[in-house]
This record gives sequence, structure tokens and C-alpha cells, in this order.
Amino acid sequence: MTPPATAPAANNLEAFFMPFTANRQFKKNPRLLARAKGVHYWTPEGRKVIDGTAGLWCVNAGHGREEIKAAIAQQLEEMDYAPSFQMGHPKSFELAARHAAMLPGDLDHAFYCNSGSEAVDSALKIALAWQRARGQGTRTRLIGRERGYHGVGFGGISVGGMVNNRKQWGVLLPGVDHMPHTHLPARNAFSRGEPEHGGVELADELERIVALHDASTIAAVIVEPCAGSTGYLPPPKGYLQRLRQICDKHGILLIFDEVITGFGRLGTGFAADFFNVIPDLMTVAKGISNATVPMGGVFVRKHIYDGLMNGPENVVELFHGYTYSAHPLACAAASAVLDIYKDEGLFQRSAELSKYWEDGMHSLKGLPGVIDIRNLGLAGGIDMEGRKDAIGARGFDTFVKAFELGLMVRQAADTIAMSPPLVIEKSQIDEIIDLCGKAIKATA
Ligand code: PXG
Repeated sequence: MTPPATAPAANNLEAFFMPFTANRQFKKNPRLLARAKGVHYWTPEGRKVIDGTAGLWCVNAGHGREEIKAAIAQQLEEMDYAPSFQMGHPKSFELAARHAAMLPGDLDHAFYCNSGSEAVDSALKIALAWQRARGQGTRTRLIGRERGYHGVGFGGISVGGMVNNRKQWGVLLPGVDHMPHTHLPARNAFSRGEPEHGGVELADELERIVALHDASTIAAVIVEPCAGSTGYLPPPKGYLQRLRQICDKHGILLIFDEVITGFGRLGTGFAADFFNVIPDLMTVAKGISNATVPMGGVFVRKHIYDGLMNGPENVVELFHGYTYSAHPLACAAASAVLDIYKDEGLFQRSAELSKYWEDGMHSLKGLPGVIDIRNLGLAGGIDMEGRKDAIGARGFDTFVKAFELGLMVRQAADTIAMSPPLVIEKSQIDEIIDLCGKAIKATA
């Protein structure tokens, strides 16, 4: 179904202070999206663009899903809003029970919020509160990783490791340290799936950090199981398993930030399933609601929840939450999304398509300036050689060219990342790869 073209865009773009955007450059030469259905966007002029990125890694079930629309509309009719502080509404409990049932291991309690950034800050706070509740209040350090992206709250940028997201904001949280990132192009370039080399030795860097600070000062380690925003970096074999062992050995909580990997991206419900490593806490957002209503969450294991349920019963156990925690519209949307994932077997579909996707991505090897291609599940990254003295220029030009050709990709410096909706067809994967290749050639 092709949505009709809409009226021309407003002619004044000045007032909106755009996020993570070169505002002045954009406003001189804007790229606008006006409609979406399935795996396509349409510009205000009616030009069709295939969505190679599921929006921003979030529209896993495809755009314009009628079932989600109906669930949101019905909820709006019944009750627009209800507080979740000292009150409750049925859909929040129902959703949490559904999430608990689909999560691996004993990740069986859900805390809800409105975004990945809030999920990360909530998880870090829960980790600190839990350590304190079990009498280990000296454990206040948080360990992240270079090139990590954990959203834009002060907690998230502190444990995050992307320099541009940190350098404008001063000293950030104190007592944070970082493990090295896991990108080893000299040893692992053009890996298909999990890279072979370096997993255990990279994870062992955590031992070095523990030796430096002493385990008694460290509350938690947070990592994306497969780094997303930095250009899609699948972890080398054995890495996450080893991190789990080290955390267990030292009483450190392990947090998986599954804002991108959660809800089917790797062909399993969660990366925790894919790697068979159960974190103590897991953060999610994006695919939880198919991006229809903003929502995030922290899933916690039984011992974390139980550890906080102490003291007098009339005392609030966690002094944390948001006005819109478990917003009824978000819960209604998230529940409808779970039905779609299940009824259409979308996680399985993602797994089945991942080999075809891998072959497509790696067919771009040999294009001018392409120095690495990586993939895992239904996503991947392509590194291009940067232009002399102009880091990111080639990447940006490639992103713009792709959009002109009718493909949406994401760009981080000179890396292109793609992560199509899980409802993508093989012929549409062919189209994405073809257009991406053309954009790369055009900017050589
Ligand atoms: N954690 C991870 C792992 C993420 O990928 C967040 C937290 C923050 O989520 P919110 O909902 O607060 O944005 C993210 C978000 C990109 C891109 O181009 C990635 C994200 C957001 C925007 C762009 O890679 N990830």
C-alpha cells in the first residue's frame, strides 16, 4: 500500500533545536520524512525511501502496524493516564508478567521508564541501591567500556565511551572506569558473526581494573552485548562469558544494555539468549514498543528485586521512578507488539534471515575504501577509510547519497550501520545492499 503524498513541508525550520544533528547544515539542506508503512518511508514530496535502519534501530515489526494502532486507540479511549506511584493499572502488571515469562533465567521483574537513557540511569541506580542494601555500600564504582553508548543521561555518558558524547559536559560522574573496546580490525577484519580473536584477553582487562580499584569498591559493569551506535561491533568469541565469570568471582553486577539487541535483533529474544549469558540487570527500549509510544525498561533478576525488598513494608524500597513509568499507552503498545513478535515469529524470522543478510553485507567487500565489514543477527557495520584530515566526511556523504538514492542508513564517523526491520523480505535486503553499494561507490 502506498500512502499518498502529503502537502509540502513547512518552510521555516528554525525553531526546532534538533538532537544529535548539525542544525545549521541540516536546515540549509533538509532531509524530511513524512509517512511510513512497512519497511518504507516517504518524503513530503512522496519519494519512497527503504528503511535500512528500522528508524533508529527501533521499528522492529515494521511501520504503521494496525494492531498497535488499535491497542493504543483503545487504551486512550479507556484511560489516558494513571500514576504508577502508590497506584497501579492492570496493563502494567500484565506487561511485566509477559516480559518476565519471555526473558531468560530469573530475569523476572520489570521496572519501566520512557527511553533507553532512562533505563540505563535506572539500572545504574538499582545496582548501587542493591549493593548498599546488602551491606556493601563501599561498592560505588561503575565500569563501562570505550566506544560504549548508553544514552545521554549523566550516568549513561559517564559509563559510555564515545568521546564526542562526553567532552562537552565536564567531569561527569566520579568513580567510573572503562574497559577497552572490542574492535580489533588488525586481527578480526571482515569477520562473519562473532569475531574469532581476542575475546578472553579483552575481558581479562576487567581483572586489571579490579586489581587497580579493589573489588570492594566496584558496584557494576555495564556493556552493550554487541556495541551498536559506535558502528556495530559484535563481541569476539568468549568475551561475554568471561566477563560474566569475572563479575561473579568479584561480586560485581553485570548489566547488559540491550536497548538495540533486545527484542529480536540477533534472532533471539535478547542477546542474553543468543550468547547464553544471563546478566543481573538488563536495559531495554526501542523494540519494546516498536517505537510507537516511547518506552524503556530495566529487567532485574530475582535476587536483585528480593535484595531490595527489605526493611519495614510501609517504606518505599527504591526512591526512583518517572511520572510516565508504565504509561498506559506505552503498556498497551508494548503488549500489542509482543503479540506481533509471537504471532509472526519475528525473532525466528530474524534468525533465518541473518545468513542472507550476512552474505549481502559481505558482498560489499572490495568496494573502494571499504576496510571492514561486520555483522551479527540482522544488523551490520561497514568501515570506510576516512578522507585525509576530514574524519566522518566520507561517512556523512555516503549517508546523504544513500538517502538520495532511496535508502536510509546510519552513519557514525566513517562507518555505516544498517539494521532493517525484522519483517524485511529477501528482495528488499537485495535492494538495501545494492543501494548501499552504489552510495559507497559514489563517494569514493
Ligand atoms: N543504550 C543503547 C545501547 C542505545 O543504543 C540508548 C541506550 C539510549 O536510548 P534513548 O532511547 O534514550 O535514545 C541507546 C540509543 C544510532 C543511534 O544511530 C542509537 C541510539 C539512539 C540514537 C541513534 O546508532 N541508541
